[in-house]
Amino acid sequence: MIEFLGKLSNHLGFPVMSSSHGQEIDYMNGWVHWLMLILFVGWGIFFMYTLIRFRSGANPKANYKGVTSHINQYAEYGVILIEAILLIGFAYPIWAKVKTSVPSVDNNTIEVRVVSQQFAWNIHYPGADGKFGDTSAELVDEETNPIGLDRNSPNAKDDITTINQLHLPVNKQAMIYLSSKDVIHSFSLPEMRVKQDAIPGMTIPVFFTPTMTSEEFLNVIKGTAREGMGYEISCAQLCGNSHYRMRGYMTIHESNGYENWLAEQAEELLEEEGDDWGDDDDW
Ligand SMILES: [Cu+2]
Repeated sequence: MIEFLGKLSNHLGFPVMSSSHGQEIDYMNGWVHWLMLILFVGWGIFFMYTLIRFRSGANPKANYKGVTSHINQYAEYGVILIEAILLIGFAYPIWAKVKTSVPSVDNNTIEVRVVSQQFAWNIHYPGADGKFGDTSAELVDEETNPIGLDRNSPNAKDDITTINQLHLPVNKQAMIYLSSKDVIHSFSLPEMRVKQDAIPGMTIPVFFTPTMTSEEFLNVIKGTAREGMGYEISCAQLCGNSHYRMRGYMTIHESNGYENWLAEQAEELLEEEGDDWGDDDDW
């Protein structure tokens, strides 16, 4: 029954749901909508009743005594009770499960740093060694090194960085360490049911497991207004005059597709490194 009520969320026009925890969040949304529907209808009926019951035709003289029954009071208590059940019985436990018990990181976890800034998402992968290189504010160069990665630090050699391109494998837990270079942004992946503020000075873990590849997603949205547009990262916090174009792209791969992408990036990195010695033409 409870699950059935939650399924109202299937009819609320939400984005396609593509993560392992998303169903529970959608159900919660369904339950809240039922409560709001009941309140809307209930108070609507009550409003109509008062309009008729206390119409001027039947009450030519004002009655200063008013209503003496306690039904309204009981109705109010009932609403408080249902809201308390929703909050304490459902919302808190789901939130605790989804959000506060940070899972441990193992070999199967994909760790990524996401550094937000006006108006882009900098994505930082640890590379083959699985360890992030050091970063420093002094090394930040908006053109060539927006996150200030220190390529000379021990673990930085193989680190991969992208701008606005987040790639993840399907069915593996992603652990994103979210931070901000300037103001508060909000890292929003609507299909993953993920939304987390990025706060300067803090590194916040964001974790989810994608359950649908980009290819499958593009198939699912065929024939809808979204057709042809893959997963996106949007900024959900008004963060400046170009907030509207702070948009990133997320690609969810099959696991070998992800490995291929990583290998490609590593290769490009090697080529770039080679460039430091000058082009062949220089010789
Ligand atoms: Cu932003």
